[in-house]
Amino acid sequence: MKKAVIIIPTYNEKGNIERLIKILENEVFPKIKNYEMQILIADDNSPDGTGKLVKDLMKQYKNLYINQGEKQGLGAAYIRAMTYSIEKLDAEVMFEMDADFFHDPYRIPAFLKKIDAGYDFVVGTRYSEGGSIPKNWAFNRKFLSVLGNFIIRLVFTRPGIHDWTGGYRAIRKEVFLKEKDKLNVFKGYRFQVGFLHKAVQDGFKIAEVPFVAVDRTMGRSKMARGDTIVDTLEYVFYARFLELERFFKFLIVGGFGFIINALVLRILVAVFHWDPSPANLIGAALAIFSNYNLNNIWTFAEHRIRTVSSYLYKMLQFYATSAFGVIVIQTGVIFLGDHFFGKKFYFIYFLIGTAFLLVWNFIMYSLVIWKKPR
Ligand SMILES: Nc1nc2c(ncn2[C@@H]2O[C@H](COP(=O)(O)OP(=O)(O)OP(=O)(O)O)[C@@H](O)[C@H]2O)c(=O)[nH]1
Ligand SMILES: [Mg+2]
Repeated sequence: MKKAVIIIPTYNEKGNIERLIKILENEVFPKIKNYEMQILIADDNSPDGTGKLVKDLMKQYKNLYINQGEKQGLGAAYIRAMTYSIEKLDAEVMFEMDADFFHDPYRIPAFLKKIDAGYDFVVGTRYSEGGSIPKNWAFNRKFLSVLGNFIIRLVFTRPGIHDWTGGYRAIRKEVFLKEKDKLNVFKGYRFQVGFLHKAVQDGFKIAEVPFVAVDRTMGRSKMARGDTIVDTLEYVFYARFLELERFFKFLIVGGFGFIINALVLRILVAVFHWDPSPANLIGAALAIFSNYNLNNIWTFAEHRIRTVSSYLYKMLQFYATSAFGVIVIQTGVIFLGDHFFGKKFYFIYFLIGTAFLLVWNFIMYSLVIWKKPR
């Protein structure tokens, strides 16, 4: 049977951990038939004796484990514990879950259903239908939490993912193994946001499970609050900039191609007395050649085409993509505009057609010509 591990990071959670373990073992796990469920406590040598308490409980529950280490923050504890889960506990699926009952343990089966439906990364959400943040939070905490997640959704333009900062998740081991090396740099909430964002970038399938969050009644909060929201947004804006950086480079390369096209046209017509149509064909062909090479060595440098055969093959694809874009998409929009609204606004059709052309080209370059190897 497939194995799932509920990873619970703890730092001084003596007041919560026993009750949570008992609820998981006695009330939640019996309802799960198709996974062998295990619990791993990721304890950072809590001075309050959380570790000792867990070790006592391990005598009673054979599927309960502990992984202890130095306190280096939540992200480090998760990385350590996830590595342990895969290597020592043979985990296929790993949960992130707080010890303080913020995360309703009875929702675990709903996460596993999503995993069984083929999703790779299941995000517990407080901000969509059926979920909520604690009712008793002070207004400004509610406000910051809702606003922060809203801004992240907006900046990443991923409206379908509502809760980026939460820590209630089910993750397939493949996702962790793929992203592991990129996670070390993330501290605090950055870990949650960054992990999810990397998974999204790499095309893993994301699902959501709403849950009602409940404030802790026992023990103390460890998260430093004030600066983390600013810190998190800093990551989000910078990561988004890096994603868009490629699009900016693509625009610059295209602009350069446009200049080549225009110059060649002018020179051939003015100096060599060519007809404008063949002159433009030569200009466009040279522009496309320049675009192909500059995109290859700059815009998509990470996925640079290196062998001669694929260089030639991809160049053919690139010419075909460009020709289709100009002839069918850009010219097609101009044709339709002219047909339905008349010649008067032809330049507007040209601009709209060009916008479509850019989107077409960028998508084809990213997803076909310089697609990421998976
Ligand atoms: N191992 C480990 N666990 C941590 C660390 N910091 C926090 N935790 C655990 O991570 C979970 C979330 O921490 P909380 O202190 O509840 O943070 P929070 O939910 O933002 O704050 P509250 O509003 O007080 O609940 C809890 O189970 C903590 O015990 C850490 O540095 N190491
Ligand atoms: Mg908490």
